[in-house]
Amino acid sequence: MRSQGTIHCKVWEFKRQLDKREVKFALIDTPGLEDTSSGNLRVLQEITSQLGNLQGRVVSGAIYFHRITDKRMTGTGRANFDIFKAICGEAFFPRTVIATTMWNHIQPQKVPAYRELQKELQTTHMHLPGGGDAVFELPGNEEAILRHFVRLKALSRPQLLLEVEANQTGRRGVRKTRAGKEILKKSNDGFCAIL
Ligand SMILES: Nc1nc2c(ncn2[C@@H]2O[C@H](COP(=O)(O)OP(=O)(O)OP(=O)(O)O)[C@@H](O)[C@H]2O)c(=O)[nH]1
Ligand SMILES: [Mg+2]
Repeated sequence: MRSQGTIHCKVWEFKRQLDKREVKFALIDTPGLEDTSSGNLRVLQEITSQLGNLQGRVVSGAIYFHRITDKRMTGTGRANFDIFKAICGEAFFPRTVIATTMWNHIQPQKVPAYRELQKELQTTHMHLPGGGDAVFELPGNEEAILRHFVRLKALSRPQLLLEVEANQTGRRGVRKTRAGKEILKKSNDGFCAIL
């Protein structure tokens, strides 16, 4: 259980000059997924509540952060990625981005090996069918991520599955959402030791 870190969603609103155009962004920083089902249901509830506060705006993209220095995707990492996919829903996969962090912790001569590892993750545990291959290395590509989302604006506008479900089930119903079911499935699978 975490004693610090992001507990509530935080919205960062900012403007960026991109190709002589001022673009407005709102970034929602969510609490990280945890390794217990009860913790993850709380996180899901927090994200759902935040989605209810968007006042007519819709989510235009989602970013999954993975520390490249973790090397192997652990059971928890895989489970969390499954929850991320359930939050998004297949229709939203084209609007998802994977951001791998900690590249400034990698010794330059080891970068090619880590790129190979990243490719392997993309085709195995971090695969998003139909989601393209939007992987960005951080730090250094923050603006590229923003540009990527601006380019996506021209495409069709699928909604985040959790956003659709949140409107249908109300704030108390997170257990009934696809992500809620995914979290509860993990606890039945023995993924969770403490309930
Ligand atoms: N060197 C380096 N440090 C990073 C990078 N990304 C995050 N950090 C550091 O790692 C720590 C945790 O980063 P956060 O972005 O707060 O991670 P988080 O997953 O949101 O964590 P919580 O919100 O606390 O659950 C901070 O001290 C960051 O400065 C990175 O790409 N490189
Ligand atoms: Mg955080």
